[in-house]
Amino acid sequence: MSRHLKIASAQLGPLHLSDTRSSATKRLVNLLREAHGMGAKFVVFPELAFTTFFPRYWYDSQTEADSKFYEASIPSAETQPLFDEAKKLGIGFYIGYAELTQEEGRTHRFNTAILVGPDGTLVGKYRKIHLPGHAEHKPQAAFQHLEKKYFEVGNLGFRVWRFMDTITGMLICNDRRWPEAFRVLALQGAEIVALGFNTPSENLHYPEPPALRVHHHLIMAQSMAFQNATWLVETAKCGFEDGNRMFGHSVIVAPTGEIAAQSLTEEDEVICVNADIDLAANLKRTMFDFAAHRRPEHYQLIVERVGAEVTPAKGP
Ligand code: CDV
Repeated sequence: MSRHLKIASAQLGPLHLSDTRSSATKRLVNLLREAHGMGAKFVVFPELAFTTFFPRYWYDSQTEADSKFYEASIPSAETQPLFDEAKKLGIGFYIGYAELTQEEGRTHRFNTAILVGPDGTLVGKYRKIHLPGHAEHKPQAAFQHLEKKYFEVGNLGFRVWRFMDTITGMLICNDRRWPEAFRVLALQGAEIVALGFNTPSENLHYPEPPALRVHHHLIMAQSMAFQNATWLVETAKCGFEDGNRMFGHSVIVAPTGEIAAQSLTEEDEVICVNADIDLAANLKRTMFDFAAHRRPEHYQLIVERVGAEVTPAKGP
């Protein structure tokens, strides 16, 4: 008999600068209860789910940013109700937050996600590796994307965990644009990849139709799920945050590359799928039997070279 897991993507509408952790947590608890009502056992919340998407703002004082946006402990008094409710309902979850931590005698800041088991135990932690944007202030720009200022590159690698009778990996937002990230998870047997995101509808760098940004989001999700024969759950925080729009389109994608569920709003919204975790078995046995067909001896450049260099072949 094939394994099934009811998975929900719990999309958050906007969180403004004036919103508190407590009000965000209340909304997350409501989404959790709604997901529970739909029968969900695993809920995926967004990236940086307790605050507005603050990398859009420049702060001269890092101390001020630390106090406004980062979690020095998770759960904290304000976020604890989410952890309590999930444990009470027996739901496992993924959630993203800004992590402030002291390690090896100094302060670190990471864009982090955790996997929490249905019994409330911390199963896994991932620190975002692909940080988009810039570190310097761009006062002329309509908004900032300061992830390179506010976070260090994650230092925990791409990992998977045995989780609720599946093998589950975590990624965060911009990671979804990099096939390498998915492949490293797939090579460890990932059956579910959970990912939260915040994606501005407007491109900071050049004018791009917002519809095209959604198009890229969807084609990436479908191809990454199919090419790695995994379920993929991508959850947005979206809508107008203090006037700055981010798109929704949270999706649950099957290993066949088909979108099994997709959100329709840019508000708080839950979508849920009874996922057949073994749906990829045929794919993994044939087309994407990695052991039979991959040719890593020809993939060396992928790990040796970072940026593209023009190196034409000599001869035919
Ligand atoms: N939070 C993100 O990583 N957002 C990026 C934006 C800046 C393009 C993304 O890849 O969606």
